Amino acid sequence: MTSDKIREKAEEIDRIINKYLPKEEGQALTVMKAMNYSIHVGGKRLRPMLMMETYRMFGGDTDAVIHPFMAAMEMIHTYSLCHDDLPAMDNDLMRRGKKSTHAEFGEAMGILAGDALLNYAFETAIRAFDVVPGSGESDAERLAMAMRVSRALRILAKKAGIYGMIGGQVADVEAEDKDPSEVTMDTIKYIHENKTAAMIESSMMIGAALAGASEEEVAELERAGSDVGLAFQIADDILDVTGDDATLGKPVGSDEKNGKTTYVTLVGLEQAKNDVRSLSERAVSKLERLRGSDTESGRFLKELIESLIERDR
Ligand code: GRG
Repeated sequence: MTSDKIREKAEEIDRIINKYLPKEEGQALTVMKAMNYSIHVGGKRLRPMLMMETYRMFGGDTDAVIHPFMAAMEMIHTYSLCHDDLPAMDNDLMRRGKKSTHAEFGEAMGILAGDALLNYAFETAIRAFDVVPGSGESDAERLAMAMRVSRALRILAKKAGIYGMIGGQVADVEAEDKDPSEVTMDTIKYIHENKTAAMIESSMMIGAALAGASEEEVAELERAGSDVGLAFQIADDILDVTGDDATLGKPVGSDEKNGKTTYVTLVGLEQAKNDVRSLSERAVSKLERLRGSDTESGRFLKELIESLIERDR
């Protein structure tokens, strides 16, 4: 996978997301600036990328349906970073190489910008219902499209909440207060599966659901996404040990400094690297068995997942 190809896709996604960001105006101007700031400071756009390519892999071709969900996904991801950086959580002053949102706008605006991004994500995703039907579509086809949008909304809401990302964050916050020896691999896996993998799974599931994939296909993508998410988070833990501040855009070594139990502290660096590789391979072989895996998007997805093994940020 050339990094040029990934960069081009990320630029395409930035143009899409920009169309859905709030206009900076009116008396709530500051929070709108803080929302847009936190999105614009950067990010790999991995989740909307996975969503867009999975949608295309399953034959989806209606921009007005997939684009609002891609923007919504990045808004939810960005809200989680905004809140994760707050003094009550990780208290990080840097994110994506720039000042974190609360460091730039103050704590109250950091909280509100996160809240607003979460709410605006749903305001945005709901716009997928507005698709103006083509003249040839029957009522039945329009109803089928509306059903796909509501199925995607259900996935988005669940995976961002207590049965997904927020659930994982709760376990993570509580694990930090425990004696490191009490934090088991089961807990670490629960945290990773929910805090990190849930939004990666849901990105792929939503892409497929909006393109009309079957229940079984969406369930298989949930499993593939879970492997990708776990591999991605272990890679993140590895980067905290082996990465550098400038490339990552945040200080490395924070896990060790905080005495945090991570996948790497439990199994060691070499085993962690091997596990990233085998999880990525397992995810790719699941994808290979799915419809559309031999399309351009299917091939891109496989390469993207494989590239996570070598990521440096
Ligand atoms: C506050 C409800 C709530 C949740 C926070 C996502 C999260 C949960 C915390 C962020 C901290 C963290 C290390 C999460 C693990 C997932 C992860 C590696 C996020 C960073 O995602 P990237 O690398 O970030 O895709 P960019 O900046 O590229 O978008």
